[in-house]
Amino acid sequence: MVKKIAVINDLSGFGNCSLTVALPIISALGLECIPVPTAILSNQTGYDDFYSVDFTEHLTPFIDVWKKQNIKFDAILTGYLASEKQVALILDFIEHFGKDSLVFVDPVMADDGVLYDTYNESLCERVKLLTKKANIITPNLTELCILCGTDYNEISKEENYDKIEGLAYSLLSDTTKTVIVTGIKQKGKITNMFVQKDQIGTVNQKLLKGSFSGTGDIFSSIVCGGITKGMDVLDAISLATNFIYCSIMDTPTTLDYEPNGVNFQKHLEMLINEKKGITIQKNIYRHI
Ligand code: PXL
Repeated sequence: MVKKIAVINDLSGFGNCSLTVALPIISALGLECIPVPTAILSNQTGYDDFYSVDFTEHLTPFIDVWKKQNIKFDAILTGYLASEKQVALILDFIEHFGKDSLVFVDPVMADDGVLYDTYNESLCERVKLLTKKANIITPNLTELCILCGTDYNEISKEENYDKIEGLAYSLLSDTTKTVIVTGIKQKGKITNMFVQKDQIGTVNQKLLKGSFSGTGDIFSSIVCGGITKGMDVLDAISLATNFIYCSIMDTPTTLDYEPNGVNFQKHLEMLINEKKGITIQKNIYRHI
């Protein structure tokens, strides 16, 4: 049986992000990706202009059909949300379909210290609530600071691995067993760190110039797909890190922020073959 992952995220025409990357990536990993659209957009919201159709009102009928059909998912992955109301529906989705499945919440809210255009404080509060129901969460450094009520500028200005570790550790619970912090940028390298109750590990890669739409969604899709199919956390993180590295290398841009994201398509073969990185330094660096 092919394992099934429900991905609750938006469908953006331009931006190489959200469902547009989750569908090919999870498929390339050999799993079935079932899209649950939270919104449909012409472009992701980082462009100067975009048109968005909120899909909230259609979520309940989607869920009702699947409840009747007694559908089961091996994992659930949530990403970009279009309204506060959606959180209650997603909580119901997790309650109903998540009992025997792995629940991944990517608390999409912000990047590089700045909230996304369509997010505000009260939506962030709802996202916080959602993370409490997850087994694995994948905040970037900005989102980690929001979840913990910490100042991003303080944390990001110097080597603060110990503090970041402590913040991630504070989010662990009986439900949330793994926190993966992405995009820690220090001194020419980028680190993705995972924190569990008894171990902490990092994957380091050379920091490339620029900031790209959708890399968080690529990361969460690979980690979710990889772990669901049985990879260990460190291997899934290193596959994701290396895939993103190769995709950025293949994305010529002169912009500080590239709204169309990365050219990931021709690297999908890495996921089909689970080709691990060669330039990555990865380690479990502490057993607690
Ligand atoms: O990749 C995060 C993301 C997802 N979906 C939409 C977005 C963004 C970030 O800006 O605008 C619609």
